[in-house]
Amino acid sequence: MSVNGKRRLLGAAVGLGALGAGELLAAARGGSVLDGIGRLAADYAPVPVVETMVAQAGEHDKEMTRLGVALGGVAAAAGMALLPARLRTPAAVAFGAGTAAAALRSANRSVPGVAGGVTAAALLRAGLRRSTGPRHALLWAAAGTAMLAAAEVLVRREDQRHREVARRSGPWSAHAPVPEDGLGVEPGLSPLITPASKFYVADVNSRPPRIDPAQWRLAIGGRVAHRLRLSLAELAEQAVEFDAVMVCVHNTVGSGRCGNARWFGVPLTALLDHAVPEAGATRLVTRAADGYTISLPLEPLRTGEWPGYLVIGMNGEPLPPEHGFPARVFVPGIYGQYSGAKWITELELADDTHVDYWCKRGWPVEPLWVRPQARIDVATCGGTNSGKFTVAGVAWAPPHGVAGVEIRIDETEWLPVELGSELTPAAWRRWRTLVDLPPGVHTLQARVTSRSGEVQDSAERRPFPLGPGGLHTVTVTA
Ligand SMILES: Nc1nc2c(c(=O)[nH]1)N[C@H]1C(S)=C(S)[C@@H](COP(=O)(O)O)O[C@H]1N2
Ligand SMILES: [Mo]
Repeated sequence: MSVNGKRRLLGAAVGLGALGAGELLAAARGGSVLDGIGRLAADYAPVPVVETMVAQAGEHDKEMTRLGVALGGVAAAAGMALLPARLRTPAAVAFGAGTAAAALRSANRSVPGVAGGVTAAALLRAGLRRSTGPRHALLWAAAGTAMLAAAEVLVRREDQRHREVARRSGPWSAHAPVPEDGLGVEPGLSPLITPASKFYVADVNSRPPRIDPAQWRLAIGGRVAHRLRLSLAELAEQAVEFDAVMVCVHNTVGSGRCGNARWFGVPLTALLDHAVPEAGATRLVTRAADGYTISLPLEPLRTGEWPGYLVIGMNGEPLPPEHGFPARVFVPGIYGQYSGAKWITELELADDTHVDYWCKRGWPVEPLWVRPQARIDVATCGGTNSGKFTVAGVAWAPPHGVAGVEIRIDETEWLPVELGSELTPAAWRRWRTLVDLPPGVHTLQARVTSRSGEVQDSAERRPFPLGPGGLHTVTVTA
């Protein structure tokens, strides 16, 4: 290996060690260096990068981000090892300053991250100066790997502890019976209500912020006559249960960035009535513990034309941390990115000057409504030597509701299918049918029509900037 190659390898090993030490130190205090840098990347990544990441990483975006950050740190250290000695200190200082600044972005636990970042930078500088040869490299790399693993264990333990705190803060539910739609259990078909543990998770953080329910209060402020501070228990007294599908604007046809839950929340109309908006208040800005903000037009929320909720429960339990514990806002029918801010700290009534998190990156200012979509969950053959297939799935068209679902075989005519009974127009609806297919390869497609008469758009479209379009298509062999 060339001299530079060896130096680079040593640098990478020192980088791994330094990163491991910084991460372990941060983790011992409940923070993370990697998560802070990951968040910085999410905050500044250009739209095409975000879109590619969402499309490629799918449900593993958080792990991919963490891995990418670790590899990036190691690569940076490898590069630093090639710098002339006099430039290494400034480079290490820049590295420390960068990670510390990044840590400030990790939702509500930045101090440990800053400490970890500074530690990593100091070790990096010392390591690059003093270490020589493969033996040192091996030691740094081994220690770094072990410390990263230990940090991961600590963080998971802390997350688990917080999950328990969250779970025990309830139960927040009106104890309604478990709903049924008459379709029973069909292997492979999504349940009518998505369990929280199977519900998709989408946000800009590597890990959910941990919020102490005893300290937490929902603040309602800005242009209001009465500022309010409400505890979880006070909110629970006014909460009601409602069923609704939540859909990510990145939910391309057939994918799983959507789920149907039985939510427990306080109607925003009630909260706004208590607070009494002042003249000049035109937007409801929802502020979250992770710095994420969403703003919605006030008028339709105040009148109830758009039925919004401050949600504190999901499927009979408090919200799990990854779904926004202790509280989130949700307006059924509006994509999650526009209506579902998790880890809410404040509802601020404001004028039109506020700019939301995603709007800074080119997403439209006004909320996007969920477009009707049908998904095929099941296309299974009834038995050998049979062309009979059960085809089943879910469809949604909030807020109006699903009027009908149709499937078509090999792009021929559309055939109506059996619908499960409707929970409520804002929820998803399950469907099922039996088809007889001649031998060969066939395509199956599904589409939904909403009760407002809107037929699912068959033109394929990428999520950015108006939401996805197209028909879910699956191929089967009879
Ligand atoms: N505070 C906060 N809220 C957020 C987000 C976020 O990044 N931060 N992401 C939004 C997006 S894009 C979606 S699709 C929904 C997803 O909610 P879920 O993770 O509970 O499914 O949360 C929304 N609320
Ligand atoms: Mo989303």
